[in-house]
Amino acid sequence: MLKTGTFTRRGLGTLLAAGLLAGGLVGCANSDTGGDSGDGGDGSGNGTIVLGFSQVGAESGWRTANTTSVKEAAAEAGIELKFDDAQQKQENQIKAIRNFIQQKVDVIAFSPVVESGWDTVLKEAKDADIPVILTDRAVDSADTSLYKTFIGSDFVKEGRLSGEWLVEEKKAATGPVNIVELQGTTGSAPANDRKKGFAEAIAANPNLKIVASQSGDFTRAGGKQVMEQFLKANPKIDVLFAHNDDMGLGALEAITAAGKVPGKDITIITIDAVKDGMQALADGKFNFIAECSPLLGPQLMDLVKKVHAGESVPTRVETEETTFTQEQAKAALPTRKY
Ligand code: GYE
Repeated sequence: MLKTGTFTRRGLGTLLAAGLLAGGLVGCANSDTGGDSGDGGDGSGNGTIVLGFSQVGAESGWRTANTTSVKEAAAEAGIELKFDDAQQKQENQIKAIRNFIQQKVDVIAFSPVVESGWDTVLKEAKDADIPVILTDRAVDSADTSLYKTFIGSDFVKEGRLSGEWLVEEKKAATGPVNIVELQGTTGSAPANDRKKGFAEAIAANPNLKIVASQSGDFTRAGGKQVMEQFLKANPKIDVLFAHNDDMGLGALEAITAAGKVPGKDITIITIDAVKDGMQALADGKFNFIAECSPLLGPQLMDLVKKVHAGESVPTRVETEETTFTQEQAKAALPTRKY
């Protein structure tokens, strides 16, 4: 579910005001009185803000919805978008960012595939005076002046909410509850953080044990393949925690092929709440989903306008999210946008 109030209450008001302000400034830039060249970096001289956006890839339903949101919001905001799909490779993202710098775009936004290894290219952007916005995933750079702001989710919280639900669900268990974990892309912020939050929450009950944990790279194919290995190696699996819906959906095939009933023999928890995941939850194949909203586009464009205008922005803008049980998924599905 997209919450319109995805900023803190205080932040939303500020942001709305900023959006209005920035809208005015875009108008001003048409007369080319601003500090920049007025061509928005595209050489067109028409004052349009040019945004270079480096997307992770198209690995999941979440990502596809996120890409649509960014493209639609840019069009809506009158921002010229240079979009690059990095196909889940950091080297491609670095190349794309260097291209954006060369093209002198006004603002760069990107969703870093992994957390580490960005300092050099971010320094290049800073030296070129191009503000950078992190969307959806964080970087671990010690120098936080290398980017203006981050917009996205609290992944630790998503993991924690998943774990807390499981602790409650299995509170009557008298023996060991064996959990397998399908991790997201190795080294990515959501994989690191969801793992951490979940582990912290399930520590409340020593019966809950992670017996296997491996990356399925956030894809359906990865989820299926790794789940097959888990099933072969572990005779008793009670719970699957998948870091996203797509890996959970892939795992469903492996579980069914192994003669087990998903949602009954194996309790399944995932994160994202994209349509196919919500359908699986409503159908009783999944048991719980922690939501992660991909609809970051409109907020991102507001931030783009703001940093382009040289206004200050909060260092972190967090999306608000909820969780879904099977009953809640049934109720929410008919009006779900993605
Ligand atoms: O959960 C997953 C996608 O970074 C929040 O990336 C995003 C994650 C999302 O591949 O489905």
